[in-house]
Amino acid sequence: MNSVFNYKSLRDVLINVKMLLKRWILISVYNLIWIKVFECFKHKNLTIGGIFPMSGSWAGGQGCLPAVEMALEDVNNNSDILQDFYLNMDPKDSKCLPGLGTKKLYELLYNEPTKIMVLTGCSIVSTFVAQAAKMWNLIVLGYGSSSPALSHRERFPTFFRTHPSATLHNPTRVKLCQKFGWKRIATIQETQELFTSTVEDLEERVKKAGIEVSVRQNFLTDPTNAVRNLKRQDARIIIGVFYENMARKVFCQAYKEKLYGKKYVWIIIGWYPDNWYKKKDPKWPVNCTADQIKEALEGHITTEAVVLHQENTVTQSGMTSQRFKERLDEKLNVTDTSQIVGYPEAPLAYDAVWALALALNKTSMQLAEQKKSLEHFDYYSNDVTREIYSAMNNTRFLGVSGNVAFSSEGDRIAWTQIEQMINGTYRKLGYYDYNTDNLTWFDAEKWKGEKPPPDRTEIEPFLRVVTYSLFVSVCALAALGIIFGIVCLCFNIVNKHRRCIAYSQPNMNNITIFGCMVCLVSIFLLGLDGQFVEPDTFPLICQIRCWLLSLGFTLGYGGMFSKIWTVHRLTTARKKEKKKVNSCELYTVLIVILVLDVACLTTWQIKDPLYRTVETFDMETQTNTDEDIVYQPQLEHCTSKNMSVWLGVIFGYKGILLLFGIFLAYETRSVKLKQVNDSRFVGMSIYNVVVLCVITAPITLLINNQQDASFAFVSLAILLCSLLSTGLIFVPKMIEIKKRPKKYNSEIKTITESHASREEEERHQKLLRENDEFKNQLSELEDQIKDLNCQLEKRSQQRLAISAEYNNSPIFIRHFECDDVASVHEFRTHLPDRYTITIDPCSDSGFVKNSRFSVSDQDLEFL
Ligand code: ABU
Repeated sequence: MNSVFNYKSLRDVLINVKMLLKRWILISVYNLIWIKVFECFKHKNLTIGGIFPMSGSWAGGQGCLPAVEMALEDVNNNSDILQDFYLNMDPKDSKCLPGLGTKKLYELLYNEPTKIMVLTGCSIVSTFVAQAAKMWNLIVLGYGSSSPALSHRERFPTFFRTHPSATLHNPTRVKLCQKFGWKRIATIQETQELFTSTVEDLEERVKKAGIEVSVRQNFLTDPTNAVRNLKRQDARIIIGVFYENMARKVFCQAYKEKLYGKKYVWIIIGWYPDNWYKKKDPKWPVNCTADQIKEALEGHITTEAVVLHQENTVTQSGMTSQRFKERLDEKLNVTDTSQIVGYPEAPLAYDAVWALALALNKTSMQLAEQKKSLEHFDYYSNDVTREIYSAMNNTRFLGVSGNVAFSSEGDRIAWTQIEQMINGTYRKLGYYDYNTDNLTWFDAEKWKGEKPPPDRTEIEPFLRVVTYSLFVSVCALAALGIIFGIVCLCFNIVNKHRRCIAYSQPNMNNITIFGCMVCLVSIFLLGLDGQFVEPDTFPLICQIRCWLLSLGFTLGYGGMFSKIWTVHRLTTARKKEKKKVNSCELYTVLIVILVLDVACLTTWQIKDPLYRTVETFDMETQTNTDEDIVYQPQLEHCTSKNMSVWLGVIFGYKGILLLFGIFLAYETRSVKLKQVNDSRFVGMSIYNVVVLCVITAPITLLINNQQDASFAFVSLAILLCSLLSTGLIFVPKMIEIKKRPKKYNSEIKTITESHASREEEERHQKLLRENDEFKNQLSELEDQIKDLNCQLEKRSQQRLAISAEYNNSPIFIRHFECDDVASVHEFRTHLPDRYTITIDPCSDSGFVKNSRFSVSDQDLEFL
């Protein structure tokens, strides 16, 4: 069975070969006859130069030379074109090397016959050839030159091309970015004018489309660093423009750098032959296997100009584009034409010959009118060149590559075809017509991640908020603080008739408690962040927080400050001034502070209201690499334009109040005023508030960006300030009242008196002892004086008696008893200064030498 089948297949093949052979012989004979016939008519030769890159970066000559040969045959066979001329070509291989290409041009120029035109391919050769050819008045026609630079008329005045400019791909690339929502691309290019000018044009176009080129890399022959940089700079959508030999190197490096897969999209040139990555080029070896390059290439997209006429219409050459393809395939005689470099550009090469033939034909007719011929062309006069140039400019025909016409810049507009490599083979995704902005899409694209990859690592912002449990715990403490405040407030009101409350300025204490409670309420608002409130509401929360905390502080601290201020004023008042607590004065101090506060806050709110800002932090390490997401922490802040100025003003005057408060508290530390009996505790509360504020304010500024620490720290400071102040003022009163329930008369000493310091007591005892001692000394000295006076009196009596006896005068001697104090003459004496003592109530010891003995002027109002 198997052998029968084999036999049949062999027979079929033989029959086919026989038929093909017959057909080939017939065509050859037919061609030969016609060539001979036309040679009789076409007796004059016209030679063109042909520079073909048969190897190198773009070995397009492999596909284009056969097409050119085919076109020459067809033109020569056509009796309507160049009737008198037989078109010859002198082909040269440039290997796509500019130096060699220029050498080949000179060979063409300096060897007979004169070349009337030159065909060229490979942009890097074409730029040199076209620049030099103008010096020989030679028209150059590019069939495989895509460099946008070649559109510069001043630089290349005699250059035309059937190949569209590489800029044609750029609108397609932009369209693809728009289709897939890519707003950020990277480019990598081989350092050649062709690619540099393409990328420059691309940059202009993407900018207009609102797409950012984040990274631009180029390389001469080694793309290692360029690819590394792409990776380093997180390029995702990479547009690569380079020749095929460099493409293998780029993708080998991309494989090594892992710059491929579902996170990346490469968009490259589509005119490489299909299995280009498998090719081994000994001149440009790569360090990767074909499979590795293929792996890196999977999913990449290509764009290429559609250069085969799509409709089944007969073209200028008398055949359809399809027929052209068949003929070319026959001529190439290979099974897989997709392997042939230049195969896609073959229609352009074929049309290039037709374009020049038509232009020469037209020129020939023009010259005939001037009694001239194409044969008169030489490199040294531009008469014929001008005619050819003008004819080329006006050439228009339907070629196998589509409509052929040359614009003033020599560019052709064509459709572009978009393909994607899926499972190692190119699959058509669609076409794009830039003229009509029409994208025909087949929805055949495939992505490893099921959707087009994003153009960058997706950054997901997340708001850093106060930990819920911390917020709840701190709020619970604040709530307890508020309850305690309410208890103190009730206690103060209920026991207002009790002496220890009545003599403690209870209304001021109520204001202090109220202020503390307001501060405690602000704790709830401090923790209200993005997890509870919308961004729109946040500024309102900021304002309320600010008002509550500032007014709460002013009321709480202000109440204590007013009391300590009054105590200090009374203790420093002169003797004559009335030393009585004036509640009006107490309230005035508080109201002044309050008015200052409200004025500041109102101005702040009106002039420069608080608003919400978001501080962004460094991205957090990617945890889920599959999702390609990094998280960016953000923190909400309340701020205003001149925040520092406002904070400076508010902290400034509050700071002064704190310092002044601490000074007053220190000055009145040992003063006990009957009508402000808790002044010492108020002083202690002020110390406590000052210390906490001094610690909290700078630390809060330092830990401002750590929401939990900042919230906990500020809240605990507010809690401590409020609870300690309330506790210090009220707990002793509560204890006192609990100890002595309802015993009004026994409340001689206030609770604060009972807590008089031991130091004071000791000083008092010491003074009493010293007083007794001095009294004793005084009485002893007085006794001595009396005794001495008595003896003196006695002696003077005796002296009088003696002198009377001597003068015989009568004497009266009074009997004098020294112990009889009553009989002593009036006698005055002063104690020496060193024995003068006094008691000074303002002195810590109460003993001052050399001062007059005086009684303390402490008023009844004082203890
Ligand atoms: N399509 C091939 C173009 C080659 C070149 O411009 O050099």
